[in-house]
Amino acid sequence: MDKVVMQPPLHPISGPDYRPVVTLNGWSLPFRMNGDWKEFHLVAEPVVREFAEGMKVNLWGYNGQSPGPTIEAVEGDKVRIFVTNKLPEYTTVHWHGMIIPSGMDGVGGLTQPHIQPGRTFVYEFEMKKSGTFMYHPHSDEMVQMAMGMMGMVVVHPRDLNFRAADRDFVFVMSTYRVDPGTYLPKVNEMTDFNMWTWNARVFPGIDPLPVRLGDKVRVRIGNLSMTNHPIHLHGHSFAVTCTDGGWIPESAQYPETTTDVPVGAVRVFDVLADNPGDWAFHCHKSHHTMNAMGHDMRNLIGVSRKDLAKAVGKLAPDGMAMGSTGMAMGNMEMPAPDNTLPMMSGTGQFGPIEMGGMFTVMKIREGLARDDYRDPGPYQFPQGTVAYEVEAPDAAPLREQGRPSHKMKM
Ligand SMILES: [Cu+2]
Repeated sequence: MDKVVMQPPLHPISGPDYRPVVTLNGWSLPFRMNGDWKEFHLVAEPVVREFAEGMKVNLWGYNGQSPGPTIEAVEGDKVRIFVTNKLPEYTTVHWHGMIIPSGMDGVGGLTQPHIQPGRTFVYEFEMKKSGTFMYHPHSDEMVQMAMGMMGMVVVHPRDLNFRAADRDFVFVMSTYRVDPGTYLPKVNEMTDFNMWTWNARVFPGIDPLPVRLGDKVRVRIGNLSMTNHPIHLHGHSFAVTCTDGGWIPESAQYPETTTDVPVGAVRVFDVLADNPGDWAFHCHKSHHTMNAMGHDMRNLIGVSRKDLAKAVGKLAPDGMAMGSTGMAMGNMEMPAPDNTLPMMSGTGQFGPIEMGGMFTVMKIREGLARDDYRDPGPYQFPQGTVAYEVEAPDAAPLREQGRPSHKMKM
C-alpha cells in the first residue's frame, strides 16, 4: 500500500462473514483461505510515511506502511501469519492481548528465535475470542517501536448480531521525536516527543470520521506510544465497551465524554451519532494537539511588546518578539526548516483551527450511504444555530462581591 487515505472496508469474499472495520489513513490486510486456514503475509520493512502534507518521515513498518495494515479475522478462525523480515536487523511479532499458545507469543529469545533479515517465520493459532488487539515486535523493541512497527488486530464475533455497529473505525496511537528539518525519529528518546500521531498521521493529515446521523459508531483505539492519551469526543457521551482484555458487560459500562487510553492498552467506545454537525475528536492533552515547532518558547503573555522588541532588537536586529498576547498563529507566517510542519494549522469554514497532532473531526450527516467514507465537507449549520457577535454596551460586569471591574486596580 502506498496511499495515506482511509481505504474502503474490506468485505470478506471467503471464510465466515463479518462487518469489516475501516482504518484511519490505513487499510486491512487481504487474506486467502487455504483449506480451513486463513493465511496472511506481513512483510517487515523500511517505509516512508507522510505525517501530513509537507512532512515525510523514514520509518520501519509492514507491507509498505507504518503502522502496518489491520488484520481482521473471525472468532474461531484458524490463522496462519507469514512474517518476512526485510529489515536490516532481526525482528519478531508479538500478538498483544490475544490468547494463544506460548510458543506463538513472539517474544524473541524467550518463546522463539529472532527472525533474521531475509528470513520468513510462520505463526499459527486459533482466534479464541473476539475483540480488539495489537501487534508489534518483541525484538530490539525500543528501536523498532520508536521506528513505527505496530498495527491492530480485530477479531469479529462469529454471531453477526453480537454488539453490532454500523460504522467501525480503528487506529493506533504512536509518538515520535523528529527534530525540525530532519527525516528520522530519534529512537532513544524516552519522554520528550514532538509528533503525536494517530496511525502515523497528524492534523490536518488525519482522516475525518464521516458518520451517518443515527448510526451506532464504534471507535477502537490502541496505544503503543510511551504515554497515556485522554481521548475526547464533542457533542455526545459514549461508553467504553471493549478493551484488549475483552468485551465489557453492559452492566459495567458508564457514560463518559473522555476516556483515558493507557500505554500498551486498547479502549473501544460505542457512541450513538444522534447529534448532527462537525464534532472535534482529539486527545485532551493540549500539547498533544500540536506539531514539532516551538516547544522551547518562553511564555510572554502580559509582557509589553514595545519594551521586549527594543530589548530583542539590541541583541538580534532581525529578531521577532512574539507571544505577548498569546500564541494564536492564524495570521502569522513563520519560515520553517524543510520537512517541518507548522506547530498548529488547519482551516475550517470560519477561520484557522490551530491544531496539530492528535486531532480530527467526526462529521455527522443525514443520509450518508452505508459504505461511503468520503469527506462530506464542512457542516451546513441550520440558520440561527451558530454562536454570533453582538454590539454590546460598555458594561462593567461584576467580578466579585459588588466590585465593578472598572474600579479594579492591577
Ligand atoms: Cu495525547
